[in-house]
Amino acid sequence: MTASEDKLFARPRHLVDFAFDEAVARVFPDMIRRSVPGYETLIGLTGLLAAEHARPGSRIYDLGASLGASTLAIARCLATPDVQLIAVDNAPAMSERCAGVLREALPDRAVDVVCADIRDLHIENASVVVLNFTLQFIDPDDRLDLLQRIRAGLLPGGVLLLAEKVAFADPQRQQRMTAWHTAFKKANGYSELEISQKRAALEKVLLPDTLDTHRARLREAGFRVVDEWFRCLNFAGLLAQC
Ligand code: GEK
Repeated sequence: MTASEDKLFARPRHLVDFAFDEAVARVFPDMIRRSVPGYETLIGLTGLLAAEHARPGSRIYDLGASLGASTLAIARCLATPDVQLIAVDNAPAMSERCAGVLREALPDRAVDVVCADIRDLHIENASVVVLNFTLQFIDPDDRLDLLQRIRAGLLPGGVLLLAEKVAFADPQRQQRMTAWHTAFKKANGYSELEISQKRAALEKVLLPDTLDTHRARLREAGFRVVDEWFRCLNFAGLLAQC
């Protein structure tokens, strides 16, 4: 189970919507690190913030876990006893690899790796729910319902850690952020062709919201506190508390 360099969009290809298949799972750590500015910092801090809010006898869910980077960061920071870690992803290629990665990295801690659609998941007794870069892939019509079910599954004082690519209402600002994000990907070795082909593949699949939309939806879902704790170009991390 070796991680490889992301060359998926390096050659001209027919336009196909982006999918979390075996080819993506194989290169995923390289892909996300080179595509999301601040990814490693955000994941490390997710571990710290989650550990701070963990309660004994509760659950921590990592929804859209991919290869378990957030779960791993949490496990490394967690000092609270008797916390059940649950990593959920609906792509079989991701959850199979995730189980292997976590078994190898955390030989002394059992993590429940579940292959399921997070829209169908029953969430309960949670002190922390992590939703890192995943709400953006959920049908916009299903987003409020998912957040309401997360809210209902959280214990009093529990937190949702939500990270997303964000959009901007001001077209000039959107253009500037997109240009800086493109520059970031170029600096990480992606060619113009790779960037434009990946953008086209993601166009109908990754649908970012503005921060105002996120804040309003989190409030509507019943979260009392919404705090932006991370921002790097067009990527943001929010903490929402019951
Ligand atoms: C990380 N959090 O490393 N149900 C379950 N999983 C889903 C669903 C769904 N309905 N839709 C998409 N996914 C990770 C990165 S990646 C972000 C998350 C990215 C899963 C999908 O299979 C993929 O593994 C993940 O959400 C999104 O911080 O690739 O930009």
